[in-house]
Amino acid sequence: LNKKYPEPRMFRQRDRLKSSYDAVIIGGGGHGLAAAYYLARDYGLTNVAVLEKGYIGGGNTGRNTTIIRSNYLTPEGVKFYDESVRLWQDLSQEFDLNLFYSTRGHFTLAHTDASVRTMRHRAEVNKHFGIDSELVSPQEVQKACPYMDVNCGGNVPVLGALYHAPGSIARHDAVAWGYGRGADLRGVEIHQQTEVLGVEVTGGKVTGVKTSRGHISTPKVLCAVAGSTPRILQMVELRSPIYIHPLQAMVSEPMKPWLDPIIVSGSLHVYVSQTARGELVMGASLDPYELHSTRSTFDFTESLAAHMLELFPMLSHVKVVRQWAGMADMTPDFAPIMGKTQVEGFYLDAGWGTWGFKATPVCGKTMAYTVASDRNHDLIKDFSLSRFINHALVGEKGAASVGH
Ligand code: FAD
Ligand code: PYC
Repeated sequence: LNKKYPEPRMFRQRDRLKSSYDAVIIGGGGHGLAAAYYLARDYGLTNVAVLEKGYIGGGNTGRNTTIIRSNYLTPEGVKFYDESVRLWQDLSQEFDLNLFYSTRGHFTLAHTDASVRTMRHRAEVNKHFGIDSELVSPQEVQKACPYMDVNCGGNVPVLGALYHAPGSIARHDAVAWGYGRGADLRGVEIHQQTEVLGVEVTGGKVTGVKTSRGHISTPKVLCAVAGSTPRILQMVELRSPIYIHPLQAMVSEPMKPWLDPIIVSGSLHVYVSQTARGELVMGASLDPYELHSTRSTFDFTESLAAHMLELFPMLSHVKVVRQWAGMADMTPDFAPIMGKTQVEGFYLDAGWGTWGFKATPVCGKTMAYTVASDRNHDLIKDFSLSRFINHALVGEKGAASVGH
């Protein structure tokens, strides 16, 4: 970089692809960029290209509702997400970029006896691993959130909630920009508008990738493409149980701050938080059919608005200003698929469905270790693709937040 000028706000636009790299990362979402960042920072691996078919952060990274938490159900999940929450807390400072990381506290409401039992179970697992989670009464929910109708109009009253104090939100695009800029400053090349069209495998080993801008030789490919994972897996003749469903979200017009915590209700199919800008960011369940598309629907807006009004009747005159969708790469056990695969040099970071934003930092760290050393990091060894053959699933459905 020319020292006369300050560091670029973002990253360099490279006009040429090289003919070979030590590693290629497919996907310029948070996960791919975080892996590139830690590969360069922690392992000195900088002859690396991140190939993004659109623009960075334009996939699920820039489409999610930004909920960050570690109150999972399985020991494997809790340890993994807890490490991510730890990493999140230092990122703004590390990047010298304000990610608007804001710790707000996270309530998962229980409206039935069965969900109270699940919340109690989660609270106990969480506490066992040192995570700050507890079962609280409807009165405590009401105190933290005075504008909520905890009786939900008498239909499905709140019977209790799992409260997770570290629950946070952050500005999602900034996460991609922070990791992208950090990787770029260390020499990694980020190529937008560059689609991977094929992955070359010779004698069971990765040897290169075919892109919309030409051929690249490389011995290592990390696939971090969320909703496009099945397409890339086809290129290397691997099969996975991943299936794609749209997940939609919407935001309201900005309001003065009134909602401090993050509120999730699995039974009402609602999750909501208020951003620093005052907008309510809201989401609901997965669309109930497989579809590889980011279209959004009026059905979604209508039913989410109805459920929001059951919880917050005073919002009846508030306007919705935007809605959109992402493609969620779902797995049967609601846990990710990470690590080495049967194809030598082909690494997978996928199966992030509706839950992967919070995992961005820890995915970057653990995948960088795995790619650099060709050994699965300890924190991801239970998330391997082979668990579906070995019947070793990691059941996280009860902690997924999103209805299915
Ligand atoms: P992405 O950000 O999708 O990046 C993958 C990139 O790969 C894309 O930019 C895409 O263009 C690129 N790509 C695809 N194919 C190719 C190709 N052939 N060549 C080159 N590039 C390619 N998670 C949470 O933890 N909390 C939440 O509150 C939350 N809410 C969500 C709400 C919604 C509406 C959605 C859709 C998801 C939500 N998630 C949430 C899930 C989370 O957004 C994702 O799991 C996470 O962002 C995945 O990041 P990624 O970097 O793996 O994928
Ligand atoms: O994983 O916490 C989550 C979440 C909330 C909404 C979508 N995903």
